[in-house]
Amino acid sequence: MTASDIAMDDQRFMATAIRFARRHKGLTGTNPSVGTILVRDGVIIGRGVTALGGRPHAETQAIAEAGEAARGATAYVTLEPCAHHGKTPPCAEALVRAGVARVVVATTDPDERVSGKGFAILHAAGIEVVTNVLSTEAADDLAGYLMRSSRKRPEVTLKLALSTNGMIGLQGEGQVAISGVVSRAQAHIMRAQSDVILIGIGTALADDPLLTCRLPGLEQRSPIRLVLDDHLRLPLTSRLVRSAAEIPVWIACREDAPETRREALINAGCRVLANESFEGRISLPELMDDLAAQGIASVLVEGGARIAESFLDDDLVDRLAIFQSPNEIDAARGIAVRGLSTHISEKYKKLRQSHYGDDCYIEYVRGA
Ligand code: AOF
Ligand code: ZN
Repeated sequence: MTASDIAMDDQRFMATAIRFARRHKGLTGTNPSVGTILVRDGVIIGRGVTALGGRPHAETQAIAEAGEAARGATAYVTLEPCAHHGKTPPCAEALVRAGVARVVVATTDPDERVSGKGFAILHAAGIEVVTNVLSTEAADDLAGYLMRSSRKRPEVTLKLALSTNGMIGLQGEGQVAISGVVSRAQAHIMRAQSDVILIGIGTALADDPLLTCRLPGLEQRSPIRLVLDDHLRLPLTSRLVRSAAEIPVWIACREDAPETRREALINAGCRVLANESFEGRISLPELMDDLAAQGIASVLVEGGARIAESFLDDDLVDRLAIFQSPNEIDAARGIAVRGLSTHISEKYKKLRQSHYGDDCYIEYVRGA
């Protein structure tokens, strides 16, 4: 095989490992969902993805599946194999013991227990190590984990359903269906892959939403539901509070929110996060730091317009997921996100574009 054939194979198998890792995205707790593929003579002999909840790690599973055949094989791993003795022994050592000849890795691990040390173990054992294969693609899926580990902040995705003329709703109408049924299914998948889904109290009062993932088979994958509620106005009778025993509800409020409300919501099973207010409202940067410190790597911001504006103005949006419907909303009564197109053109670049039913889906990431 020529060097370019090997490079092409490396990319192809790494793409498979990345796809495999997506199976448990959002379902591995504070651990990232990593994918591992073991290949010998061009044939996949073992596959692994970080287990639900985070352990065992991906490599262990792939090695177990391959058995003796792992000897002399190439391992494709989306994140640098770990080097630390945690609840499981180091994956780098497991790869050495399994006798793999080559390890191809997409991204390095910023976790200080691992960073560089995983590679060192492999090198010391005489294993050929290739790094940075499809690193951008792998880092896109690992963005929440990488952001939390290196910047101590969760990755924030702002999801918006826009009418063709850029409106997100109608004044005084509560919930209006803007995007179609296929987009809504996709939005539920996004919920399933997020650690936290966040809305403002305005949306909570107007829509009384449940904010769960309601796709058949994915009902158990609902994230923590977080309401920004300065003065703790969320009613005990709301669908959110009534379901707090089954699926966590967290409420962020100002430090001076009424104590009686705080007690009532805690007694109803909610978790209350008090926050030093900034100019009379919850400080979002502080809240994001707080969430990262509690292991939250990804936040999906779902509504409404004021919340979206605050996150954009505070420069906290890492990813914009826009479902654009062909339907028009009366602009005189419509609700728009102020400054959205300016923010997009100044700070974001288009990462992907596709269609869900009749809607157009556009995803932007930082970095115009
Ligand atoms: C891997 N393979 O599949 C994953 C890794 O708490 P522990 O002991 O499970 O370790 C968590 C750390 O392990 C996490 O911060 C990250 O550095 C790494 N995750 N490593 O070799 C995997 N999920
Ligand atoms: Zn590991």
